[in-house]
Amino acid sequence: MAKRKVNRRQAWRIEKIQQERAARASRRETRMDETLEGGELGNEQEGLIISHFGRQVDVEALEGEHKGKIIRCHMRTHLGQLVTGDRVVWRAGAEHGVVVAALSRKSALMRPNNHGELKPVAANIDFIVITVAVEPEPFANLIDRYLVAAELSGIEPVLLINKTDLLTDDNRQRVDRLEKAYRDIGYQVLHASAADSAGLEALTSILNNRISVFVGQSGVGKSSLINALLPGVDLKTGALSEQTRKGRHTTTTARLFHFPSGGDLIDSPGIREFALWHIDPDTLLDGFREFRPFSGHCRFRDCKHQKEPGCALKEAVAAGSISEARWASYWHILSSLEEQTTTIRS
Ligand SMILES: Nc1nc2c(ncn2[C@@H]2O[C@H](COP(=O)(O)OP(=O)(O)OP(=O)(O)O)[C@@H](O)[C@H]2O)c(=O)[nH]1
Ligand SMILES: [Mg+2]
Ligand SMILES: [Zn+2]
Repeated sequence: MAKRKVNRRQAWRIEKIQQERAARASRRETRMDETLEGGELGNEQEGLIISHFGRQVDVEALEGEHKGKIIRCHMRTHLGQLVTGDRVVWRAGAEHGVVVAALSRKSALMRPNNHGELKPVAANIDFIVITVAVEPEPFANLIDRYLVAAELSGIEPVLLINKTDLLTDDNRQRVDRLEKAYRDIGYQVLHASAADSAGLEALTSILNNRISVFVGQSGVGKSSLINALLPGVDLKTGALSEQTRKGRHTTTTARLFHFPSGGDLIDSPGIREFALWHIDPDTLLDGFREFRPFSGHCRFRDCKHQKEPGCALKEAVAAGSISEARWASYWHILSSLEEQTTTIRS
């Protein structure tokens, strides 16, 4: 009896504390909005998010007296997740500006964070430049994971093999094989080296007038390439670790730069791992572009593409229309998704 009373009382107290907390948070937000609007704010105008730092963003003014300048802005609450490349409406303040609205996106590259939540990395992108290097070697299935993300975001990917100055008789065959595998399925594969400037002209002509994001493992040379492509930009770069020969996560936040003749490049932080969000097997299958002509053509509508007779996909693998490596990659990624789901559930 007494025990129940205490419990009820406790429950009431907990609820009260939570209500007070919520009220405090909401008062804080209102106060912040009031403070932000209290001063003399300029007219509403359009801007472009260049970079994102926690609750603040750098916004480039796209019109008006500040046009071309980058202004640090606070964000009104409830604007959702704004990222580099997003178009916004903002108002200039005495010290900082305020982002008051988000404009709709043409596209967004989404990636799961370490908690499996899908987050935007950059918005309004035309091109995803999946950067791999002769060193550090790409980790297993990384390219395929990025390709799936690109295909499912509806953004055109291109594969860039970087640091070609490091090609030797020992590693050339491995790199050539990789290049052929992706060319065979219709992806564009480019080469570059910031060290000896090889391939930079071709890269510039492809990226010109587009909005591109450089993605990939840490240490593959994304920031170095942007420095080489855009004179005047001086991004921090970092040597690989002596022991592990891996990158050291030098870039910590995505940032957008303009090509002088039009188009933008976005540098992004290198990743440690790339978990794919919880997509079902059929959606994952769609992320493998060369599988699509065969999916839906299996004898059984609910074919799992494992032991079933008349499986169009397995027949395509046997006939060489789908490579063993990409087929294995599909299964590898699928099983890692299942593992992930189990760990999150347990
Ligand atoms: N040999 C050679 N080294 C390069 C080249 N490009 C970059 N590097 C070196 O590779 C290392 C990593 O370069 P970064 O540009 O910092 O790599 P990143 O991809 O931006 O790395 P994160 O910011 O950590 O994601 C640095 O020591 C660069 O000097 C290249 O073309 N050839
Ligand atoms: Mg970098
Ligand atoms: Zn099948």
